[in-house]
Parts: sequence; structure tokens; C-alpha cells
Amino acid sequence: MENAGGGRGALIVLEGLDRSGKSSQCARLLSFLQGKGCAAEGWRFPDRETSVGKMISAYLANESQLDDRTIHLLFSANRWEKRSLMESKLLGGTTLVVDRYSYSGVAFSAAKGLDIEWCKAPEVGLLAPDLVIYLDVQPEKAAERGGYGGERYERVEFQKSVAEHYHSLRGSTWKVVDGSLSMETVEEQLRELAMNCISECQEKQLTNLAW
Ligand code: NYM
Ligand code: MG
Repeated sequence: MENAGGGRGALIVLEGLDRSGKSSQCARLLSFLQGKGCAAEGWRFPDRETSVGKMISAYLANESQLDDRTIHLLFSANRWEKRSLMESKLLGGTTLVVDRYSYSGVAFSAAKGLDIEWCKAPEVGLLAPDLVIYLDVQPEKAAERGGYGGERYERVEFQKSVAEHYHSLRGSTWKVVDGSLSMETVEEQLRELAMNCISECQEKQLTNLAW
């Protein structure tokens, strides 16, 4: 398909509140792309497999306590430890479908009251996504979905604040998709956005996140 000619892969990020449907849609999009013969991988942040990721996971499960700035920097470090692999995959022609990225880092920490510029600073220099798809779901609706409430941050009032911060981060690479539509409708919209992004990014340089 589009990257068969040896062009670079696209960095496609899905963002949204907890239980907005990101993980399911990432999986669906990934199998669609792979089915089309596109070299694509699914990634997620936090990557709980690394040693930094294990610290993050323990914090989210309330098994450890960490200062707000400390956990913010760990989330960021968890992206930095993957940056060079990410770059080589993309330059090698693999498209990455990523479940959460720097925007989660900034929106969740800023919702705790940390200064937003301070939150952005450690993200500068990470790779800039070609496309950010924001799955827009009302916090109250997300809370009704299964599996909610088990981890830190999964409270409606907090998620409302996260949503406001996400809103302030929207930029030119963002596409907002109504996450309350049926799985199939959302999936269809994501397919189209992703396909366009993959073909358009061939002519674009990979750049760094600058905000
Ligand atoms: N989260 C995720 C952050 O607070 N900062 C970050 O940088 C990232 C990537 O972790 N509530 C939060 C958002 C989620 C939680 O993510 C775990 P997931 O997608 O549920 O595994
Ligand atoms: Mg979660």
C-alpha cells in the first residue's frame, strides 16, 4: 500500500479520557492497516513493560505514592526511553498506532494543578505525531463503561478537568471524533483519517514536538 515504495511510516496517536474507547479502536485500526498490507505496529503509553513503566503501573494501582512532579517526569521518561526505537521504526517505513502520548502526559498532570508550561517542557524534542485523533466522550458516559474506577485518576470530576486541558492542547494535527457513536462508525472514521495521514506523510519530514 502507500508505504510500499519505501517512504516513512506515520506516527498516529489516539488520545482521550479513560474509557473513551482508545484501546479497542487502536486494535481495530491496527488490524485493518495490517490487513491492507501496511507495515504497522501498535504501541501504548505508559509502556508498563520497562522498569520505569513498572514504577508508573504501581503508582496508578495505588501501590506506591509519588510526588506529582516526579510521576509526571516518569511518564515523560517512559516516552523518552522509546524515542530512538520509535524513530527507527518510522524511518524504516513502519506506521505506529499509539494509544496515548505526550498530550495525556500534559492533560492529566495539568488537571492536578501543575503549571501547564512546566508539564510541556520535558516533552519537547520527542517525535511529533502526524495525526492525533481525539476520541471525544462525555466524562459521565465514559464512567458508565465497564472497568472504570480501578485506577488512580478514574473519577468523573477529575476527568472533566482532564477534558478541559485536552481541549486547550488541540492543534493543527488534531482530529476530533465523536467517541459516543457506534464502534463501527468510529472505526470507519479512523480508517479514513489514518489512510489519508499515511499517504500524506510521505512528503513530510519527521519533526520534533515543539507545542
Ligand atoms: N497517563 C498516561 C498520565 O497521567 N500521563 C501520561 O503521560 C500517560 C501516557 O495514565 N489514566 C494516565 C492516563 C491514564 C493512565 O493509561 C493509564 P492507560 O491508557 O489506562 O493504560
Ligand atoms: Mg486506563
